[in-house]
Amino acid sequence: MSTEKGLKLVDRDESGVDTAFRADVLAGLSQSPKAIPARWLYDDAGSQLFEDITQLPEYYPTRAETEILTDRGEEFAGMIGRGRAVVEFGSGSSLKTPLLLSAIKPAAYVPLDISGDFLRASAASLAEKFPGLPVYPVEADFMRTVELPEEIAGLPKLGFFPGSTIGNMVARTAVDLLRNMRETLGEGALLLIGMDLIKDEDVLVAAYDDAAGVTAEFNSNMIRRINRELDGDIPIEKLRHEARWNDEHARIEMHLVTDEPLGFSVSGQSFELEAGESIHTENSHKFDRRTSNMLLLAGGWDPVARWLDSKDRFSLMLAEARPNRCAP
Ligand code: AVJ
Repeated sequence: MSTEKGLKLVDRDESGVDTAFRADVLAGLSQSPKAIPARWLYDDAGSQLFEDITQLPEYYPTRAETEILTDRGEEFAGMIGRGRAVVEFGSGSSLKTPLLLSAIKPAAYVPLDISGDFLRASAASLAEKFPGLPVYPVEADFMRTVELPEEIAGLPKLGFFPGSTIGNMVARTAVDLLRNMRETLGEGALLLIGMDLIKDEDVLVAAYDDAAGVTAEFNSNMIRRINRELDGDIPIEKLRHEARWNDEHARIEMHLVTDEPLGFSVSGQSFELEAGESIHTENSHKFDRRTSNMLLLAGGWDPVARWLDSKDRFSLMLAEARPNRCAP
């Protein structure tokens, strides 16, 4: 069962290969168009590169969301109330969590993460910053329903999902996650969720194709990881980073594009890319007021408040898990 304690969350074969990684890569390279799930971008090197991205002048989302958390704390606190258990989906949004916790004075903090190392590190630093706040880290895959610690069973919950990470998912997956969050947190729970906004295409593309090339490095780290862990020989230098705005789907897409035909192998299987073909490595959906409301509603959450940064680039939405009612 996914909720069991002490479960090994990464399955490896005899030679130490992450079997889920290999299955995703082989399936993704076998389909057309080629695509590999973005979650595999975040190994240690990838997570460090993402940290670097958040410092780039072009990458506004982290600064915009931090501004909202810094400036609107009193408004959150008023609507959320004290004494909730904050359940964070993914731990280690290093700066944002303390801002939220200082604003709302919670009764407990429960970070959920699939990586035990991240979890322990961020739980320890949080506990140090907030002496007296009970911290109950849970090692779990939050895409599924999670069994929360008994200690917080009687407390009202606030889910926290910053960073517009929800935007990495296609609608179907995002709705599954939101429904599972509702199941995990229970009726009466609140959810505070970051959602990046649709804006000028040039601003969006620059945020995902920075002048210093850090995002390009982040993207090609996927290939480096495949070559290293799955015995691949993909010629990294022939694949160029591209950030594309897909207007139909309201999302930035990251691709690795080749200008010439390529042949390579991964885990003993051969693949080909035609000139101009790409490997699609990430989606980052952007929202407006209506689409963010619609997504939350589809996931079983009723929007109750919405805050934007001073330049209207990013939104933080507060939603509530209300009981189902009759509707016309
Ligand atoms: C961490 C998923 C929110 O989509 O903006 C940043 C990841 N990818 N630059 C995003 C990312 C390229 C980021 N999220």
